Amino acid sequence: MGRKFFVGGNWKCNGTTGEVKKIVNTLNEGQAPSQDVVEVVISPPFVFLPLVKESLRPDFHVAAQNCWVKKGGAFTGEVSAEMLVNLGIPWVVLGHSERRLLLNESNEFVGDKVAYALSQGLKVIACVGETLEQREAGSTMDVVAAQTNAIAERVSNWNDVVLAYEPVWAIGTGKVATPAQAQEVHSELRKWLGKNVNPEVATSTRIIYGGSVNGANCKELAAQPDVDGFLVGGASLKPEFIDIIKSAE
Ligand code: G2H
Repeated sequence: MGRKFFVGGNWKCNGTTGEVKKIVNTLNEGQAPSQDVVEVVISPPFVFLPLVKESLRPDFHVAAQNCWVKKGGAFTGEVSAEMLVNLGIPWVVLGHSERRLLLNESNEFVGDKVAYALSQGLKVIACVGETLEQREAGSTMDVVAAQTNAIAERVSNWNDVVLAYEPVWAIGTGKVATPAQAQEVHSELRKWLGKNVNPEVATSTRIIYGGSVNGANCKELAAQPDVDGFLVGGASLKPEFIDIIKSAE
């Protein structure tokens, strides 16, 4: 079976109750391809998860933007994987570069989180990507491979993992990777999975692109053979998110 196109909307730390209701209404009224063609997952801040889950159209699903690395307990300010499961949240985004860089989440810590979330039954959107400095130093693939390796060392079942390649220099900057740049890394990453995990995982794992995706650039990116969808930040808060979903067709 082919890889189903995947579009994630990462709202990051944005929104009020009123704004959330408005975005959900826009999504609910939008014409989207069927679930056979595209999997759509919306990731609001924790506090809005129940509201979005209750009010969102049934063919779209929800994701948390993070969860704690192990079982809950005395970890002030954290939200555990068990809590997400208890609320019926199927997905979680882990290893986003904003957390890796601003909160010093290491490759190993992200790998542990991915493994624990999967063990609790969550599906994971695991993010990897290089900084501008690393790209200019020619170490893009080394960085992305090390980030992916920390996950691969801890995870044996990749069925519930989507890998998001998000070059840090393209995030929220309006400076999108060219389709060729995205395709090059996605293809290398797939080869890496084939060599270091197994060929079946390489063929079946969806590798999505994130970094300044919008309604205008999504079509060309989606046409790349190893781009299996998107993780969208800024544009997921706008009506053009529906156009991005439609790029699956
Ligand atoms: C990358 C992306 C969503 P944006 O972080 O994860 O954000 O589309 O705003 O660059």
